[in-house]
This record gives sequence, structure tokens and C-alpha cells, in this order.
Amino acid sequence: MIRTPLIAGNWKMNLDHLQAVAFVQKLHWALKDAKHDFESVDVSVFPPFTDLRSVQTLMDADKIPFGLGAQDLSVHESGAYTGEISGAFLKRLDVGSVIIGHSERREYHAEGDDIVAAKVKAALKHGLVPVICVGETAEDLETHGASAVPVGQLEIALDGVDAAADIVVAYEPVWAIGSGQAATPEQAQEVCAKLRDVVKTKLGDDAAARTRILYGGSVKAANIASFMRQPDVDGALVGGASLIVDEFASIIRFQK
Ligand code: G2H
Repeated sequence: MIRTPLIAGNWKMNLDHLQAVAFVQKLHWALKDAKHDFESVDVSVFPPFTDLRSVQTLMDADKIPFGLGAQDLSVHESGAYTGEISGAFLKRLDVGSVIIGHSERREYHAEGDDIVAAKVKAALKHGLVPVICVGETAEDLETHGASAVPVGQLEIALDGVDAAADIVVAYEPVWAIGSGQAATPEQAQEVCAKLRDVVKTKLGDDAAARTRILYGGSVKAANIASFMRQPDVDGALVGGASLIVDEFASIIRFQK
């Protein structure tokens, strides 16, 4: 099965709503100027919550063919949960996907595998595609090798998920995030292949064949092609480099 590549920009806590609108406009112009084939690769941006409405309005008005995602959601529907944002609210803003289980949420907000699994279910319940992040720390890598921890995290995240569910998996070795030191393409391939096996075991052959598995961690224009040449790497979750228009445009326009 041919899987359309997905390049996703995780802006983390960067760009306010005015900066975000200007950025999306400039990125769209840069790609149009380069005569980019928008059908060849899916592009999604994941701005902070406060930017979502403005970015959605711009993309709608200017027919900008990017997907819009959020960086997190609540496990709850509504109610007395100060500061939380429900999947229903995101859906009302035409948000299509949501990052779940990013290592920064796991580390700074104590989100364990049980919360990640609950958030995956909350996203699917509202028709949002969960972008499920898994990855090993440097210590995990030393002790267990690269794949044991991400495989275990994904097994729990997919517990009870319907075989027909539309999901994305992102393999992000924690030691590679924002460090400038990406995994080797071979390591990314080895772990992504094992993650595809998990999808196969939990959700079946069809799901394994259609699910996009991304690599994330210090992706830039200079290394994207080496990841995209790997058979089980279907795209990238890009942090720092997604905040620079020309760099992100070059990543989107990768040539294998
Ligand atoms: C990993 C990645 C984006 P960066 O967090 O999810 O960030 O590309 O800055 O390493």
C-alpha cells in the first residue's frame, strides 16, 4: 500500500496567533513559488491552542491545503477541569489531529502510558487522528536498546483501539529531541519496523499497511531524505526546524 508522506510541524510553545498566521502564509507562498506539488506530501501544523482559531480561519479563507493539529487534549469531555481542552472543542475548530504522549508531556506533566492510552481514546471518540509519540531515553537506549521502550509504549497506547481507527505513530527518541543529534536512518528504520509490527499485532494487517509512522528528533532539511528513504518511515514530526519558513519548506520538498 502506498502511504502518502506526512510532514508535521510541532511548534511547541512558540509563535503567538499573529506570528502563526504570518508563518503559515509565508510557508504557503514559499511552497507555491517553488511550484511544489501539494498532492505529493501531506503537511500539518500543530500550533499552540491559542493559535488554532486564527490559523484555521486563514487556511479556510486562502484555501491553504495544510492539516491543522493540536498539541494535546484532555481525557475529559467537559466540566470542572481548569485549563483543560476537550476533544469536542478541538473538533469544533476543524482540528483534524492531535499529538499525544510527546516526551515533553510525559516528562514535564507526568503523563504515563495510562493517560496516553486514555487520550488516544478521547481523540478517536471525537474523530481526531491521534499522533501517538513513543521513544526511548538515553538511559533506556543504554539499558534496553532502542526498540523495547517505544514498542511497550505503543502496545499500551493501542489497547482497546478499533482496527479501523485512523492513527499516526511518531517514533521520537528522547535523546534526539532538540539536541541536534538525530538517530541514524538505520535505527529509525529498525524501530519504525518494530512499531509497524505492533500495529499489525494489535490492529491487523490493513492497519499496519495504511498507518503512517513518522520519525522525530532533530529532523532538518539536511537529513530528511535519509529518513524518507527508509521503507517504514512515512514522514517526520519536526520541532525546531518547523519554525523556520525556508527550512520547513525544504523539508516538505524533500527528494529521496
Ligand atoms: C521532537 C521534535 C518535534 P525537534 O520533539 O516533535 O522536535 O525537531 O526540535 O527535535
